[in-house]
Amino acid sequence: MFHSLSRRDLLKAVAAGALVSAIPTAVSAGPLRRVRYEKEEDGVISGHMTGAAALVETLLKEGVECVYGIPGAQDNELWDTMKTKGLPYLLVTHEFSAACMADGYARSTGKPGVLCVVPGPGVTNSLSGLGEALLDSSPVVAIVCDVARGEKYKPFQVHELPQVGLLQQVTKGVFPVKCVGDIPNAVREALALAVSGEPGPTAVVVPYPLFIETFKFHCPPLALTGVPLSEDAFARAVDLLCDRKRRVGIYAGLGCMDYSAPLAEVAELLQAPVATSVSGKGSLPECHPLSVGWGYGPQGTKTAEQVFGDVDLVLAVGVRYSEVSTGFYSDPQTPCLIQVDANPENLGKVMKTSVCVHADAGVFLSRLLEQADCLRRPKDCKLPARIAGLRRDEYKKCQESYAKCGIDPMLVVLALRHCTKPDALFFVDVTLAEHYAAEALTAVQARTYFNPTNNQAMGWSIPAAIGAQRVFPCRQTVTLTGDGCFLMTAMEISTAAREGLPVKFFVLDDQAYHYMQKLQQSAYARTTATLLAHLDYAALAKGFGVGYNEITSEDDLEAGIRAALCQEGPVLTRIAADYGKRPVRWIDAVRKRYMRELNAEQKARIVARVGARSIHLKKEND
Ligand SMILES: Cc1ncc(C[n+]2csc(CCOP(=O)(O)OP(=O)(O)O)c2C)c(N)n1
Ligand SMILES: [Mg+2]
Repeated sequence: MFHSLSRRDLLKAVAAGALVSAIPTAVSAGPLRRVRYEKEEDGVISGHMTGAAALVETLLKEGVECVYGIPGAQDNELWDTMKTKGLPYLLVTHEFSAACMADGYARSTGKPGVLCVVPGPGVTNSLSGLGEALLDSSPVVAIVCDVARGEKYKPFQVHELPQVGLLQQVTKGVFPVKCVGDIPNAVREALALAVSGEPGPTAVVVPYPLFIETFKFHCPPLALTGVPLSEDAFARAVDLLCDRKRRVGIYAGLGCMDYSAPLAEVAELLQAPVATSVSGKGSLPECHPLSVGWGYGPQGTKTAEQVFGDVDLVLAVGVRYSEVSTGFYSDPQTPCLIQVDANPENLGKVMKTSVCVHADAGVFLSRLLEQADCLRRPKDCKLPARIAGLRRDEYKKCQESYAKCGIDPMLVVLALRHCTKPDALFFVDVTLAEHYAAEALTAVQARTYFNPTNNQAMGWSIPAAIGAQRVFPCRQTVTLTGDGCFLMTAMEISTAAREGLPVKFFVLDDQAYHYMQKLQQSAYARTTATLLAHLDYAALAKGFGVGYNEITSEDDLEAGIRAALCQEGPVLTRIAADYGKRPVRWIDAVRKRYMRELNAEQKARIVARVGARSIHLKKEND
């Protein structure tokens, strides 16, 4: 079941078959979010120009709306050309942020996000953000300037790191450019690969002397192919789904994000409850009567766990069963599982699967709808009522406060939802509260809930939110971060201030890595390296030039949030957080599953250690 191929290998294997071809194939299907030109010649890069000009023209013709990054000596030519040609850009404070911003743009729009960085530190700084995009299947394209190579190579150049080799580790594919004439196609292939099949990051690496070389270009747009649907497997899936003796549950992932309507129709036809992965939250609006929220094991919502207890066939669409979403692989194995994914390398990797269908989620769902007569089941009036009842009970439990001095982060999650518009964009960071948010922050619209799920790169939410706000200036955009995450990327708030991007930054201030404390306490009966500095957030906000707001009591929570949301421009809000002793379903599920995998000796060691330490009178925390 578990295989040792790296994620990059998996994505690369698929990319080889599913990408760019000169001739469009009739059987191909699936979304190709490429710019549609009215006339084919509108997409041609044509004329005598520099490499920098050709690169910028290509980005413009491919519909790129913003380039995030920092210029350097090697690519000033490129930045100057962006300005001349009117390609919007956003200067950031750190290349990790540039990658996260491109990712935030990509997740909120569904289109590839673009960053531009210098070689050496620009590349290495961007790696964590690209890694997040790789593990979270987000289409990001890095335009990377390289030192001089080939004939122009000189020894001991500044920033002379192996850019291509570094980028290969965290992308689906790297396109190194050797001649100036190849620039447009390299950029187009990188953009196409980023969105083809299972999306992911790519990079184009251009040695800087090529930016000032001139060439007579004539480069038409690439023809793209989609993901083919495996007909045999589809027919077997339909057979299983038509069998009314099996009660179906749908597990929807990120692959369904642009198919809310067909997903809802299929669920209604099958009278099936719908659970999602963390990244799939909102693919079926969580206010839909058949939505049971996140997960369907002990880690996710209680509603999903209970309702899926009665399911004997799971239809998993555009989802991988990754570690975080499943709470360390805690989703129960159902007797029958159909898994559908655009990446065949994802199929049957974690769960025992009855039928694996290699297909784009949207194509699969619309093909299912063609079989409506056979799939349609009698209306089950009890199911929506049962879901509604369970969700109500769960909501009530979430409303109870566990805080002793300060605010329970679960209440923050509920209040944020309550005070924001349905299309508000939420960027939730790697705080323990991310598990509360996955459970209780209902995503009522697709592409509104974002979390760095599988690389868990702390600090991601602040730049990712700024990246999205740049292209959605009028939508409420909110971050929920812990104070530890805040410390990693807070400097980027200066970018929001400089550009007047009105992101509302909410920080859960508990002066600790509470997430680590929660994990450490049960296994070690003490905490180590988890206490953070006491910060003067008001002074920080003043320094950044953004609004400031502080919420210290649960009674003031909603009023405080509304006050921040009403204020124009970016606002930093400190929330005095106290997690108290609220159980975290995700943590409990992971712990239980993890313990099950330990041998007797390993278990005994933990028990003995915790036992011995708990009788110490002196606490040895941090
Ligand atoms: C870059 C990075 N470093 C370390 C970790 C491990 N880690 C995960 S959560 C966490 C603490 C988060 O603390 P904070 O932001 O204060 O959130 P809290 O749980 O206290 O709400 C750490 C250190 C990580 N995921 N990413
Ligand atoms: Mg904290």
